[in-house]
Amino acid sequence: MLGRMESAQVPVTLGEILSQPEIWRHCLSELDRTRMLGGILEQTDSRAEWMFVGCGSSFYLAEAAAASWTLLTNQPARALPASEVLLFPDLAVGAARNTQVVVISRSGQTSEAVRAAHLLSRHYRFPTLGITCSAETPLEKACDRTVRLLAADEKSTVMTRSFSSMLMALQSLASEKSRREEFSSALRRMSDHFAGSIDGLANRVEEFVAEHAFSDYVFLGQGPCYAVAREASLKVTEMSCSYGQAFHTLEFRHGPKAIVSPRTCLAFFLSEGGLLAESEVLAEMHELGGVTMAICNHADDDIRRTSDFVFELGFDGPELAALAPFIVPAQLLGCFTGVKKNLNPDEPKNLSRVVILD
Ligand code: F1P
Repeated sequence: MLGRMESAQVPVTLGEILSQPEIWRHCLSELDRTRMLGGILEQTDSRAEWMFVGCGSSFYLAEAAAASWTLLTNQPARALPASEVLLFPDLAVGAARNTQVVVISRSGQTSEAVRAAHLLSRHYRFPTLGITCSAETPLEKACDRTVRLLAADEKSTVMTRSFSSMLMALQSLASEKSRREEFSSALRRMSDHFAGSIDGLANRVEEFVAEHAFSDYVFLGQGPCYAVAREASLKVTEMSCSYGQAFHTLEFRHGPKAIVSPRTCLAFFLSEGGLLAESEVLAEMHELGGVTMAICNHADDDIRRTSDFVFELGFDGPELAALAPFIVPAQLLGCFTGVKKNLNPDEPKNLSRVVILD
């Protein structure tokens, strides 16, 4: 399977990470076959702004979906943790009126997500769309309609393929709304493209982890990549009990860079739109002695010269189609680091698969 692990040692979570290209293709084909997205759009066409809501990984997924939505449809969209909707509804809802709500929850059982769906639907009378990887859930009962991606569910506590698959489903909805059929076909092409390189990527991340010992982790991204940086930080923390932080890339100069040392791992999720400015930060942190990872679609000589690890997706398609695969190197980093620290990524310390409140 992979260089250093015996098959009996391979965490279930690692198998789920490696299954992503195949699961993406299955979910995209199912959405196409059922024509589900078209039906949803018929019911949501009048809505002028979109609100994406979730918890934990599903909140960072909401952030990635909101950024994708605006860039693909030109409609305003925002992301909120469900707790903000519940605790500060006037702040969360504000003057919103013509809003479509999307509540994201892999389990469909997370108390805060279900309660937020009820509040936004019943009290504020907003149309609500749920998206989940489970069947017959409280979330589905709370929402007007629900997209189920059952094949993307995991046995693992941490979210990996459920995160990327639900993101791609919401990107597909946005591309169908903006009649950008080429984007949906680009997601399929990207899945096929990535299927050929994910195992090699896993071996390289495993080697990178074996060759380094880090005391802290930093994840940096701008635009839609910022949400991926936030999810990446959570993955490394959940699976390896390591300290991770996420920042907008250029924000890192404004104080947090004080922590940079040879025991700091800095992962840069490089966008195309901000590449020049982001690459300058990469070069500066490499100069400061940090260990740098560049996660990008196309790497140039400067990126290669200032990076200790380069993941180049090399996909010939729209930038947003690279958002889901960008999270995979961080999922692998968290999993292999957890194994190296003699932890079990399948049973993360202190965590439960679903947070249910009384
Ligand atoms: C949300 C979540 C996960 C986290 C952990 C606890 O779950 O916070 O993001 O990794 O599993 O639950 P869900 O609402 O998406 O099921």
